[in-house]
Amino acid sequence: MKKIFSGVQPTGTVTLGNYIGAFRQFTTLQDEYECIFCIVDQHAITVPQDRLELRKNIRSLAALYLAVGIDPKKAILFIQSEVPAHAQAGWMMQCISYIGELERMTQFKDKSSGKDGVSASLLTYPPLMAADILLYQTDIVPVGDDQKQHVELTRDLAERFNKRYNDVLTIPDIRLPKNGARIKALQDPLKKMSKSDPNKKSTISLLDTPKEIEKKVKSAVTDSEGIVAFDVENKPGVSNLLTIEAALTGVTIEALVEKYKGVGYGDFKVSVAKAIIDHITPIQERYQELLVSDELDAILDDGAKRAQAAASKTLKKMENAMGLGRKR
Ligand code: ATP
Ligand code: LTN
Repeated sequence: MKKIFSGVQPTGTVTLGNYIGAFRQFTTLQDEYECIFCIVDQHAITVPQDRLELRKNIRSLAALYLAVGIDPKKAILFIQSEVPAHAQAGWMMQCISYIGELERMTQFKDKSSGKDGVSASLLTYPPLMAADILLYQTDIVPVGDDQKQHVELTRDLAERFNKRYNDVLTIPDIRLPKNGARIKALQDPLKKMSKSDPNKKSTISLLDTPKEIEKKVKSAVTDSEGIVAFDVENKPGVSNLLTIEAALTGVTIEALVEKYKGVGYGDFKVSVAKAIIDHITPIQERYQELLVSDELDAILDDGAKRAQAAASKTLKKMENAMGLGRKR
């Protein structure tokens, strides 16, 4: 069975972008592949985090993974910091990364530009991500479009490691969603919707109430043309809303454009908001149940144990290939 690995940072409430770009694919993949899903809390601390908030976000993210339909009998779900092999392999990956290639990562440029006191870990974020993926001999990494460059770097690092030391690492492929690989911010449809965006009007969280969703969609930036059409370049706001509705309902964008012929932006937005609410209400109900259950801890304990067992096999091979410690 081919292996899938993906990670999400516990940096805030999961957005509709995360859901459409990543989560939603996870649930269909677990039937066909051996899936490993990780809550990457060590990646989250590459930027300052409040400790209580971080703990809350980790738990909330775990419950959301399950609420959207991840089945712990099929997939492994675990927290990155509970499996030390990640930090260990991350260090090895840093040792074969070049500063120049890390500085070229657009996520690093975006998150560091104009900021004081940028942490070293923001630069070395991708080698840790490479370790996450490579430790499980992953074949496929399902992520949103924004992570493409990081997965490409992971492939380069794995090839470099294999060539320099020994052929121990599987070269992974990326898998992007067909629809909605990059959902845009509602207030600035040129930017991606991001859970750490300080402007909460820009993001729809998977835990927003129906009222909040309606309000946010109604205030989404569009254009002054008044015609619902799909044109990413000239009508990014309207196109983003169409992409969201298409992704959630499975109706094609062409069919949606047809449905909204002659409909004004006001009614269009009400209808998009309804599609979002209808889709996420059942997820929210499951989430609330899981959050207060003991089941969550048992699942995470078991996940960490299974992940460590799998990861330590590759870690040992990597250490032997590099000549670390004594031969084991
Ligand atoms: P942060 O704002 O803290 O950087 P984020 O919202 O970008 O967080 P991540 O935890 O980095 O979220 O990403 C989780 C997954 O969601 C990744 O696979 C990522 O590619 C995907 N993703 C994130 N934002 C979007 C988006 N706007 N559209 C589609 N997919 C997205
Ligand atoms: N960098 C990713 C999160 C992430 C990840 C991973 C995704 C960390 N490790 C391994 C896939 C595979 C992000 O910011 N979305």
